[in-house]
Amino acid sequence: MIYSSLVIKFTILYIISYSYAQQCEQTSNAARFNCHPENNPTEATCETRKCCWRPPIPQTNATVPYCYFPTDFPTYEIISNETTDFGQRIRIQKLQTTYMPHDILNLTVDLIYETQERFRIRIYDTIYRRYEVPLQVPVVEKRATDTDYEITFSAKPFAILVTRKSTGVVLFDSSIAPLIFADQYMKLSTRLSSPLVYGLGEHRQPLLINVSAEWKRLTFYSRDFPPVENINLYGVHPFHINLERTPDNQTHVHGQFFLNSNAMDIDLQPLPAITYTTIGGIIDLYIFTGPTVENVIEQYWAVIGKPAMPPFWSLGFHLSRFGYSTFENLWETIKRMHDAEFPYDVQWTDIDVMSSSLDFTYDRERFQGLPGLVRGLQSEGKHYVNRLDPSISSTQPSGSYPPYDDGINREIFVTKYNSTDPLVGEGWAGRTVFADFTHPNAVEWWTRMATAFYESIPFDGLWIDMNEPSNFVDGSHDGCTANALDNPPYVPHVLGNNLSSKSLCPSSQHYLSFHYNLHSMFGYFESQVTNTALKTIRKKRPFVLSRSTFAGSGQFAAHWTGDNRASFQDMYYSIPAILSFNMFGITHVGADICGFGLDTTEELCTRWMQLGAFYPFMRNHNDLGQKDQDPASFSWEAQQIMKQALLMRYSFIPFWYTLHYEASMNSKTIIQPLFFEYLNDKNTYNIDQQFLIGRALLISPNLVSQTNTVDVYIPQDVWYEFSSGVEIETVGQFITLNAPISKINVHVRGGFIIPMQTPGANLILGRGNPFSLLVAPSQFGNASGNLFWDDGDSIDSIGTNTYNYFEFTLTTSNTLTIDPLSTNYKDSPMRLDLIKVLGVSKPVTQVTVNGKVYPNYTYSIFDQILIIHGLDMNILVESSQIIKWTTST
Ligand code: MIG
Repeated sequence: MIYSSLVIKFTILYIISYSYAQQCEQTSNAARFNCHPENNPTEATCETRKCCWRPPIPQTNATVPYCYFPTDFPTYEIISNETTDFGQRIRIQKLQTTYMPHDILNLTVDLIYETQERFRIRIYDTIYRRYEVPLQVPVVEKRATDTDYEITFSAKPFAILVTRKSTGVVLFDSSIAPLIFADQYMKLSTRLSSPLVYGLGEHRQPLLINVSAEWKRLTFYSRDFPPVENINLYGVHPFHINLERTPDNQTHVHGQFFLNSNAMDIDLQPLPAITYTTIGGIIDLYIFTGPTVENVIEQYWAVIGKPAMPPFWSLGFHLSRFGYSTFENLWETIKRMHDAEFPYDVQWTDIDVMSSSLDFTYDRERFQGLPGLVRGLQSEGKHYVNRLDPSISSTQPSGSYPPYDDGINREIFVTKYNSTDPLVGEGWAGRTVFADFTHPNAVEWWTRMATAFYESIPFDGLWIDMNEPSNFVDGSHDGCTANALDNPPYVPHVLGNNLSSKSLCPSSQHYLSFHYNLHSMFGYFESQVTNTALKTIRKKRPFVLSRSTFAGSGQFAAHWTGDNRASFQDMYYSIPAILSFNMFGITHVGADICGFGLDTTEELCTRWMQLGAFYPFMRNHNDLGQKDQDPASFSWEAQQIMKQALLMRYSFIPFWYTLHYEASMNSKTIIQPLFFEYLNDKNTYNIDQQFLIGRALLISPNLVSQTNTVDVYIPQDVWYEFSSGVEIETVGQFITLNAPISKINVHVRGGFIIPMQTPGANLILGRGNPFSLLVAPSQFGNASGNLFWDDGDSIDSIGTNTYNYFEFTLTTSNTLTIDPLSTNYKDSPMRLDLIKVLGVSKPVTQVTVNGKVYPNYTYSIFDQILIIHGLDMNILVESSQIIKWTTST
């Protein structure tokens, strides 16, 4: 009896270990999918999950998982499949539970053919409704036809395969690892088309994520922490683009957006493959087939929303710091900026100006003169931005602090789990409660509070800080609960290893759902509410700057990259960050120029002011206790260089403003990496120390201390050096350029016409100044450009059709046409004074303007530049105007 059962046991063991071995055979380390992503896996914990445990073969330094899924790990199979109006609805089932609690065995998979280039996969619980991300995404009921993608699936185990019809390239393949769908643990893996990936923010990382040899884990959960590598940061953007090689050696791209707001890890591995591991919501995934980057961005923004058109003044130079400390010090800074004649538009104040760090207050003793100062700045055309915290002091004497009293009455604070009591945490103002911006009463409450403050200080924009949300204690003053929201079975690799680390208890409650689900959208909702409040209060185009962002935040807010430090390394990292945020649809973005933490140096700050002059959002901001770094605080020489950079920025403002119009109307990024425009040129894939403004200006900053040259890549094209106007000879190569401290290298791309304007002391004072055109012909001699112009401040000049829009075209027959396509905004003169044409290789013998001979021009055979000056041409007219030149043959 005993003997025979032992034999049976051994036989069973033998069979199990035999099949175990087979199911654990993997062709390569790269094909292993991590079954134990928690820290410190052991053979024992791995085996309880019925996963395979083996050291990597061959041994490697890469973080190859020891514990990985066997090929027969239990997963779903199809039980029914019906064709619907939107595409297909598939029911899938799993027969046995696996290692995570509350496995959901019956799922529905909707395959939605949304447009010809956009495909959506939704996997959700067939029986119970789960939390879904409260974004207003398009609802598609009718299946698109003639799609660029083709979908097939396997029934057992269930897997989806998406290919690009035109090339056969695989865009999505979920067969590589088991789908897991438990209540607080969902895992989906798919093959990447190549190891070259961009996006996946907010993280401090180079632009290109290359996983051809490396394994990479990125964690998503909004977090207040000075940007460092390999941690979750302020915002959440689970969007990436992936390069593909076509059979005929062209490069295409597609995009993927994982619409999920729960804490998550995204793992990348050299197979190449990507794995989404989230702890809530549903699996909701978009694929955008491009095939160019520009196409993918447009397809993505059609889902999340396009960036807002910013007010014109916000394109100017912003000056800020934490720690002006006294009114006198603030005033002196403004005065020295004024006396040194720096172009500058916006003055900011930080928390030190508030009374006891309370929102909607200012210190009436230390900053008594602030309201007068703000009005004074505004009377000169400048603007003022004020800072807010989302946490509200709960300890002021009852009846003395309306933000709290009124908020309690309206019940707009985040509450504790299963309670109507607000959760109490800690902020700058001491004990605080947290505004719930998902609450329907939040807009009215926030607007009322801001209005009251506006009556004492008429701010022009609002800066919403700390909205990850940041809490000085973990969870709350009373800790968190013992429930599964506060203690999920799997915690993504968030900083602090705990979801309540320096934030709220996940179990706390917002109007829309638990904080567990909405945490990373806190800043999104605050941006939306603040944007609405500003429109009501100022009746003008809003300007909001938000530290925390989520997909779609660009509709409401600008962004800065948070608490960087004064180092050359931080200056470099600002470029990939700003380029990535452009992909994420938050085009009005910048980093704290000269560095927030640490004392800057004159060299660094000079370089950074030059680079920052080409950030979409240009703000110099500094931490408490650091030495002054406003441009006027430096030596005379440094000031001259910074002023040159500012003048260069200000002269390009018509171009910038038109780019914002293109972003908000036509889904174009404002600044972009070289590979967007040179997709077939492999040399561009890893370039993130240079970038393009629009499609036409190439910026190559010097990011290395104590050097006078910079190594750059100049793509195969026609390029003119901006400062000299001269065409450069070496293209399609890496070259070394002179880059002394006085110079930032800027190149103009052939084929483009850039509208410019003579700078004023600030953008409002300069509005009526003369315009000019910089014409850079392509190799064929043609070029084009455009100009959008309006009052710069009305909420919807496009909808109300009160704007001007011009197109400029240079044809190969030396004919430049100015076409006024819309001229409905007439309140500000628009006079074109100068046209500079580069690359004119033959001597100009005659210039005509609208058919009449025009004498005021110069031509330099040496530089090949034609300058037509003194035009004083009114371009606010109904008909086209034509400028022509003839050259000697
Ligand atoms: O706990 O308001 O990122 O820009 O100067 C720091 C003071 C709070 C963080 C912001 C920074 C700002 C600072 N704030």
